[in-house]
Amino acid sequence: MAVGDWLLLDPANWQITRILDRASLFKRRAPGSGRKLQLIAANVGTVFIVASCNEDFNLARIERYLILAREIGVHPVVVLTKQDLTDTPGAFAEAARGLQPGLDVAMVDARDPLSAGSLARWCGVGETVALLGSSGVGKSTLINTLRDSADIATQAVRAADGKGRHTTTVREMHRLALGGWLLDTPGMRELQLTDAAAGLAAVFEDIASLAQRCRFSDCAHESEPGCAVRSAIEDGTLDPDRLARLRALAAEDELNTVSLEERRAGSEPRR
Ligand SMILES: Nc1nc2c(ncn2[C@@H]2O[C@H](COP(=O)(O)OP(=O)(O)OP(=O)(O)O)[C@@H](O)[C@H]2O)c(=O)[nH]1
Ligand SMILES: [Mg+2]
Ligand SMILES: [Zn+2]
Repeated sequence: MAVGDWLLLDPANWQITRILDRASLFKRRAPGSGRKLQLIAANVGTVFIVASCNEDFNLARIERYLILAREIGVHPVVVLTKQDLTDTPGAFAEAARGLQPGLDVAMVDARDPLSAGSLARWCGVGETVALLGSSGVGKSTLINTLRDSADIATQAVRAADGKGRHTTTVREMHRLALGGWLLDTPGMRELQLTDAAAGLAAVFEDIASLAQRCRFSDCAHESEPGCAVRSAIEDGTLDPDRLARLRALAAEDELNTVSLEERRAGSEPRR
């Protein structure tokens, strides 16, 4: 079972008689040597990909969550917290919006109910929202604000680098006055991509369609003639950092997918 599962119970003895079919399922590779798949959350409809407008802001990390959301088929919303701590909130929002056309990006001060109110439309009756994001970005703060309570522990980030202290250590579901459910997850340092080819293609759709115009179908976009990806970089329409991030994420996906297949085949994982 995963957090978010719906169960049928027998009222006579409260035994579980059935786990209902899941509309969506988040899972991850467990940290450590066994590296089994762990179920993280079921039946999530929307994910808030939470990142803060400070030195901890990292596009590759947001992209990784986006790939997961696309892979699983849940609606992603990038929520940028700590807008009150920056002089240039617009620059953070623009960087996030540049990750995918049409991406929903919200800017909030997670401590301020008025500001967090901009997230209400995703939190109504029947909605289950999961919060993803590294430690200290303000996930628990946001939930407290949306619930109008201070029940959930939060903790100041380290002054030196703005990183959090892994305050939330268990996954919990919280009921909102608006009717929906919010799922708080511990900061997932070990979050990795596995079998995520479809998610990668969805998030990097622009590069995938450029690559179709390369002269060679197996073009590596390095020194081949007639490379449409490199010419887009040269004429300034494609950010070279974006191609670099795609390469790193695709390499990670490939490594994990290969070791997953090896494990399925009964051999030792390659790491
Ligand atoms: N100024 C400001 N501070 C914020 C905001 N959001 C969160 N904080 C502060 O950031 C610190 C960390 O917030 P938490 O809510 O504990 O972060 P978290 O994402 O739940 O972290 P983990 O549980 O460790 O994963 C707390 O001191 C919050 O008060 C914001 O929008 N503005
Ligand atoms: Mg927390
Ligand atoms: Zn090419």
